[in-house]
Amino acid sequence: MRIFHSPRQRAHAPEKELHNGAFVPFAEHPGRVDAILAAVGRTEEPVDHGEAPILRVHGRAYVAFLKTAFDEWRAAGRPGDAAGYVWPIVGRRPLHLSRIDAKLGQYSYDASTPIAAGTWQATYWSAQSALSGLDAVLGGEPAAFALCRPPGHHAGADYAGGYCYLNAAAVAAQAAIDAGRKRVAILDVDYHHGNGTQDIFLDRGDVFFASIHADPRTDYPFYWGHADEVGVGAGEGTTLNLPLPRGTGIDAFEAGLDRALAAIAGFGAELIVCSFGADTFAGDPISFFELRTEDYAAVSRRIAAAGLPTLIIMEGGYAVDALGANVASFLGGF
Ligand code: SP5
Ligand code: ZN
Repeated sequence: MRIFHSPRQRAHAPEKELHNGAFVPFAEHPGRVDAILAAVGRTEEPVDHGEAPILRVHGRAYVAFLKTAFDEWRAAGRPGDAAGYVWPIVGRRPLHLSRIDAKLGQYSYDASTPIAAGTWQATYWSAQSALSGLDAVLGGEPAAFALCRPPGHHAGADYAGGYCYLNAAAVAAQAAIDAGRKRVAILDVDYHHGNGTQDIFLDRGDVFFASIHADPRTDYPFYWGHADEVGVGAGEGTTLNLPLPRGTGIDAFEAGLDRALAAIAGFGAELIVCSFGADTFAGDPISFFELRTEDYAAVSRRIAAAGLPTLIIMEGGYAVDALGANVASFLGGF
C-alpha cells in the first residue's frame, strides 16, 4: 500500500497540555510517527496541493490565525506554547478580536491543543499527505494510507481541539467531491468522536459521516457524538453516531462497524475516507476500549470487504510501544 508522510509534519511538538487539573507532557508527540514509520516501512513525500483545498473546508480567518498565533503569543511576552484560557459560550459570531488570548478562545474549544512554533507547517503537510493519498485512490489504488500527524478529526471549519488543527479527512473528502465524486463516506473508528468532521458535513447530503466511539457521556469530546445527532437540513440522515461504553471489545466494536458499513452501502458511497485511531487499543493510556493488535486486521478486512476505494487517515493512538504493530495490523487487513 502506498503511504504518504512528510518529515515536515515533525515540526509540531508542543511541550505540555492541561489534563485533569495538571500540566502533563503532550501525549500527541512526534515519537508516535517514529513508531509507525518503524513498522510500516517506505513512505512517499506528499505533493504540495497548496492552500486552496484546505480553504474549501476551513475559514480564511481561522487559517490566518493558525499561521500567526505562535508569533503573536511570543510577541505578547508569553512562555512556551500558545494555549487559550477563556472560551465563548454565547455563540461564536465573527468578532474583530486583537488580543491573542481572545483569538485562542475564538478558534479552539479545549486546553489540550496548544499551538507551537511548527504547528502550522506540520498540520499543513498533514493535510497534503491526505490529499496525496486521495490522488492515489482516485487514480485506481484500492487503498492508500495518509500518515497524518497532527491528527485532524476534532478540528472544525474554524476551530482547533483534541490535538487537531486542520481536518485532513474533511479536506480529502471535500477534494473527492470537487474531483467529481457524487457521494463520499467518512468512517471514523478513532476512540473519540470526530466532532470536527461531523460539524463540517452536518448539513451536507453528499458526504455521509459515520462514527463508532466512546460514549460522550463519559468520554471526550462530551458535547458531540450522541446517538440523536443525525444531521440537519439536506444532511438529515447522513450522520450516524454509534457510541459504545467503556470496556468495549472487538465483538461489540464489529457489530457497530457492520451497522456503519451497512449505512454507508445504503447511502451509495463511491469512496470511503477512514479516520483511523489506534486509541481503541486495550493498552491506550487515555482511552478505555479493549481492542488487541490482531483485532485491527479483522476491522480493516471488514472495511475492505465493502469493496470501495478507501483512503485511510491516521488520527489518534497513544500507546506508543504498540502503535506501530497496531497500525501495521490495520493496514495488513487491506
Ligand atoms: C485525535 C485524538 O485522539 N484526540 C484525542 C484528544 C483527547 N483529549 C482529551 C484527553 C487528554 C488526555 N491527555 C493525557 C495526557 C497524558 N500524558
Ligand atoms: Zn482519539
